Amino acid sequence: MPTHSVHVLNAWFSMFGMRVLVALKLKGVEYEYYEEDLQNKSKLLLESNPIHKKIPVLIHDGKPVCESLIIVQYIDEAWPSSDKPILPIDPYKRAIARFWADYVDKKMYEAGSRIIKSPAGEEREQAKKDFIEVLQTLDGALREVSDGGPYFGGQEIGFVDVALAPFLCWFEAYETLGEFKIWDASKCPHLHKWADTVLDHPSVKEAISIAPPPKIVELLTRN
Ligand SMILES: N[C@@H](CCC(=O)N[C@@H](CS)C(=O)NCC(=O)O)C(=O)O
Ligand SMILES: *[C@@H]1O[C@H](CO)[C@@H](O)[C@H](O)[C@H]1NC(C)=O
Repeated sequence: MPTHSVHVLNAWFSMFGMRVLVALKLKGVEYEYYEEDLQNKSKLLLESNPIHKKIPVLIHDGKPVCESLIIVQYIDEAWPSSDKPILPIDPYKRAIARFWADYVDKKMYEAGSRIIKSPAGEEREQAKKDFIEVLQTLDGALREVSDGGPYFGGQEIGFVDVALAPFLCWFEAYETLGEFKIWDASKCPHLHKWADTVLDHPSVKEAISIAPPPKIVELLTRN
């Protein structure tokens, strides 16, 4: 592998992988993209992430970094000269940003997965309720941490925005499989406005263009 190289092992539909692509685009870092077949993982993936064997993996100068939120923080630290920090400078604000990104992983991913996997019935209704509650909590968090700006990061896009935005690609799938309308059910005007804004951010737009929502619906509903 050439030196000073940046490789991303990913699967196009992964909200975790998209975080890495958004962060690289924010920093203006060029990368080589490898699409993995998760049914038939490459030797490079198994060697780079022997513990979890999951995408995304960032390989920087031949050295792998795993786990999407850790990768995004690594990118922020490895390309610090950029005038666009992803994490806030202030230690307390950094901790709060990490808290909410972690909340997205623990709560939103989990509730979303239950919507997709549960058969129609009580279990799925509970999953939808939980998902809506997560959105409402994030709506409150946005008002608290955004300092009046359009992003969780304030005037500029930041860590929580990068962590959360890729999930928007999955909303259509949650709605289709859960048979509900997320924004109608949640009534989260701030978060809804945030979603429109963040989807219009050039780095986000470019990075997530690999996962058009209807394509994710198709992936989940075929056969
Ligand atoms: N916590 C991990 C989650 C990554 C993850 O779940 N990746 C999935 C695809 S979305 C994967 O590679 N699954 C393959 C497998 O489990 O075999 C992260 O944030 O990077
Ligand atoms: C698995 O991937 C390897 C290359 O990494 C390829 O040669 C092989 O044909 C693939 N097998 C299947 C069943 O897709």
